Amino acid sequence: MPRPEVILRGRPGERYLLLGNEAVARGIIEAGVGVMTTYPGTPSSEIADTISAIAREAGIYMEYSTNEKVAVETAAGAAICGVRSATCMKHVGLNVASDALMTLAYVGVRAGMVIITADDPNCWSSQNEQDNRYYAMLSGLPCLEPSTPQEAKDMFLQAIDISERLELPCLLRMVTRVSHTRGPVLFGPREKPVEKGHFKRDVARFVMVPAHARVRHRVLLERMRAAKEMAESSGLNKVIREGSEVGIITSGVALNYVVEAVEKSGVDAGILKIGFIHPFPRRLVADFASRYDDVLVVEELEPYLELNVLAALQEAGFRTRVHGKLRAELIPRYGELSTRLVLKALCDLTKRPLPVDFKAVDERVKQAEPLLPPRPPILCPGCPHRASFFVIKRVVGEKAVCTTDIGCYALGIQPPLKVGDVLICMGASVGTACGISKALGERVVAVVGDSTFFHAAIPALINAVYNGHPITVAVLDNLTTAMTGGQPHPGMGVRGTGEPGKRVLIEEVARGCGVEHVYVVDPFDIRKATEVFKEAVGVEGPSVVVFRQRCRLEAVREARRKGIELPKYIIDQEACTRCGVCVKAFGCPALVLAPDGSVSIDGELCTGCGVCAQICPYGAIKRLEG
Ligand SMILES: Cc1ncc(C[n+]2csc(CCOP(=O)(O)OP(=O)(O)O)c2C)c(N)n1
Repeated sequence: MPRPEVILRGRPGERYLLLGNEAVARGIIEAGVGVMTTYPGTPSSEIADTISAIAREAGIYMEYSTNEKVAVETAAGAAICGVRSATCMKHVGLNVASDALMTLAYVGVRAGMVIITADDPNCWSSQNEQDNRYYAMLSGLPCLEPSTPQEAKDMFLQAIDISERLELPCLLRMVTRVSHTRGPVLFGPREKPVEKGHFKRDVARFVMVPAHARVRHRVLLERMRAAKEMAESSGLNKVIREGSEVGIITSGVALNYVVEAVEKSGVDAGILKIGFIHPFPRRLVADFASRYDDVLVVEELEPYLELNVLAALQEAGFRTRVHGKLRAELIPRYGELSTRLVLKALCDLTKRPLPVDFKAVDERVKQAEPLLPPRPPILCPGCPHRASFFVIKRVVGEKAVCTTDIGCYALGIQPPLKVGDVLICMGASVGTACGISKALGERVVAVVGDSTFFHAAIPALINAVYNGHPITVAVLDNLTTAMTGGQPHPGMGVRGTGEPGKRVLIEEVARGCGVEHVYVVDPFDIRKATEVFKEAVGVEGPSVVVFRQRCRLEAVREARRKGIELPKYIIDQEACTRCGVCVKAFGCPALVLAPDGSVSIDGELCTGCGVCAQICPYGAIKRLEG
């Protein structure tokens, strides 16, 4: 059975090998969630992508919302009406949703609502590695943290239960190594989703004007007290191992490293795993820690547990020494942990020699490294973004500052294109372009993707119009959210479950925002696109150029499905002068430069976009007929 099928049809008592994210999807099915929302983002995407494939059959309403704030609000609306809901996003998505989150904690929900945040220690696919456990502290919401795929499913169900008992949304904090690890998952029974909700008016609870908010803040504090009592007695917090030498307090993915490191080190360590991480079970922790002179706190990123352990011990009046990130820096405050790092911390603390010769391991890795082919992150062969960047570069050269944004097109910073001078977060290309153009007194080009345009660029575009910033926004519209796996967005006219939806055109939005100079071009038509872009950067005030051409991966996939042959190109070596423009200025990976300076086309890689044939000054790149 394909995976989404397994998740839908697997029966109670059966066990399947699933990704952590797929396990959460099964939790969503078992819990009878009726509404699921998301905005995609690694490492969370497979949760909603899995649900999108089975939603209709499972009786779930699933949507890709325009951004995470809308996703949280939509899920909250459903849960307020008594329909269980779930929403998932990557860690930075919760920043976007945080305005809603903070006050949603005051109004709460009537049916269970779980907000899944997938954090990304080590920035595997993110612009930062923030620790979203602090969002639980900031908002006051309960938060659970699984260590394995099985726990990810089970904790989703527990989160729904906690959410209903407290009438508050519950956070489920995942990290890359739990989301993307496969493990056996035992299935449980399924509940049927509620088909229709009911809105019971309660203005004092749901309308957060100041007079109501003051009261609701106190209600939240009471619920946090109740949540703390739940955490104190929760089976999610448990002593995994008894030991006499040192105590270890840990949670989430770090537990896996701890168990291995304890085994390898031979240290007789007690291990307390915290699964219900907010509110923090201080009494339980103090009780565990009081049995030891020394406690090591093992967690990734911020010292969230450590600070809480210190507070718990201080409150209880115990003098146990706490080790982790704050004082001795035994555990780093950045990046991912590993068995090696935890083993080192444990051995340093207990003054033992390391039981593994890591120097020899490092040596072996060093020897193997040159054998690996280099794999720099690059735009795919035939990617329309490459053609758009070629045009932008041709028009503005090195002169103009080009702010960029998050998506495949962030790879435009790589040589030879080298477009992208500032990148902060989704939508920031347009906002930062406003400020840079003001500070420099000159036109700035902002590069943004189509999904990102809808997600976060529109208010900044209106700002540019309203305040008259001379910026040109290049919207690289490849008709998908490519970076995260090709999810739909409003510009495509297709919804999350494959049904048709109303298509929202970027050019119409731009005009509606008041932009007077709006153009749509095909980046594969280099001459025309150059002409148009030249005009767009020459106007007064803001302009928008939509470079529209389908993501090549999707176009090629469709052509293969339909049995359509892609055009083939070759380089006529007689006509080629070896000027190198195709590799030096365009740099498609299908163009292969030989040591003697000759260039050829790798037929395996070429997707037949034909752009290189247009940019060759000598007409040496030719389409093979027939
Ligand atoms: C707030 C936030 N949500 C989600 C993401 C994950 N993410 C990175 S790029 C991207 C969208 C890319 O789509 P698009 O703008 O269409 O560009 P493409 O990759 O298709 O070129 C997403 C969703 C993120 N980085 N930040």
